[in-house]
Amino acid sequence: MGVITHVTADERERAVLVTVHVEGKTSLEAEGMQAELVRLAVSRGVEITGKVICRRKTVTSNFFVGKGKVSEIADLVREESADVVIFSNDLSPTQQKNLEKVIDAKTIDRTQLILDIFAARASSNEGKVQVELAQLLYLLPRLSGQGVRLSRLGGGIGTRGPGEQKLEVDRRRIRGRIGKLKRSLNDITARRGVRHRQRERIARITAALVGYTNSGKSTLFNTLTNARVATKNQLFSTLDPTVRKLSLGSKQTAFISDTVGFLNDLPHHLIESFKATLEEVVRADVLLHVIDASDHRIEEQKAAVIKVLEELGVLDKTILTVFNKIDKISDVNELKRIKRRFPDSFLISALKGRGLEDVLERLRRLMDKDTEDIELVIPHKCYAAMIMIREKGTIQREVYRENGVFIKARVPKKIKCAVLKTIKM
Ligand SMILES: Nc1nc2c(ncn2[C@@H]2O[C@H](COP(=O)(O)OP(=O)(O)OP(=O)(O)O)[C@@H](O)[C@H]2O)c(=O)[nH]1
Ligand SMILES: [Mg+2]
Repeated sequence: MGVITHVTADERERAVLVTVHVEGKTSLEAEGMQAELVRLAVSRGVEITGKVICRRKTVTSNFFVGKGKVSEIADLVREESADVVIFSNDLSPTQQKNLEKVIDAKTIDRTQLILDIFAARASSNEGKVQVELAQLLYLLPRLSGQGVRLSRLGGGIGTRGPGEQKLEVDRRRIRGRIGKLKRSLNDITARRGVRHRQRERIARITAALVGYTNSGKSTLFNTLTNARVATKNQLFSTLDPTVRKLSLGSKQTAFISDTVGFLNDLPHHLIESFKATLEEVVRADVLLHVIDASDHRIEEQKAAVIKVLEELGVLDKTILTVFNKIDKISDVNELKRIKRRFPDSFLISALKGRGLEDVLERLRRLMDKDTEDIELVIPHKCYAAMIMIREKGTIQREVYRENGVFIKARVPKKIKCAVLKTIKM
């Protein structure tokens, strides 16, 4: 396998972006779709040399768009000496092949662009395995015949294979590889499960940050925990999950995790492949849904995230809605409007550290809601019960007596049950 050459600034690929708005098919309007495609392309580091937008009622099976539009795109590609055409939509393998033939340039779709960004960002073993799986699942139906070498496309966008290598593959090998990747993901999930259970033993509550990509999750994570997760003004900065202790005051331990961000119409098998990373979200007690309040499409952002959360089956959890970047909003009425529209939400600036105390206070209250007071004597031999109370509860009184230790404490309900059981044994 050949190693991909890194693309330097002056050899950036030149791209023509094609946005096709198909009536009733996408959650965004044409301009919104184009803006998002631009951000994705910029995040991937290509140079945008042309933009085409078109609206259609239906798509054509051979080219996705009409013949006239295809020649318009081909002309633009020639004039601009573009290397690649990027569609805002998912193309079928046939449409992609036909377009490439007529346009005479590499043509990729939105999913491939997103996968490419993920491949460029993946650094941990877990991230790489997940990205490779998603790429292979995408590639499999696109292989006609055997022994397809993606390297025919040349270096750069859309050809970046997992682990910095070009993909050079045949179906049988891909299927074998997919099986192997799935097995190693199962191992990763199992290890993550063990770590989570260890944390669960000492934590009263675990929270997970979720939200649209670039909404400021990692910035909030860093501000709350003094961590140093990289934050950047680009899409999908974070791929790997990070978990840290979150201090909520005396003796109360909480954990909080930062993970990959979401996007409108995120490719389904990307979510499937990233289930190991998203385990932290699935296992959390509380979700902090971070929304960029300064974006004029907060409703769409929110809906896109809710859709992914639904797919993960986590909508029944407690979800705190946190509007971030309020320092970028100078119009007070705009903030009032948001608060009126989402009365139960928080308005914060993760960057400036504004409004965070209210969020922490709510987390504290959520922890307390689930607790009960206990007063009992714990026999000396029941050391395990004592440890449980110390780790998970807040002890108010502790008196040593002949028959054991008298304890007055506030503990989570499930700990109370466990303590009583241990004592009776
Ligand atoms: N003005 C302002 N900018 C912010 C705030 N929070 C985050 N940002 C900026 O928004 C950009 C994205 O922030 P991140 O924390 O990387 O966002 P994220 O949600 O983790 O993004 P991904 O990991 O890419 O999904 C960075 O340039 C941050 O500096 C805020 O409260 N105010
Ligand atoms: Mg991040």
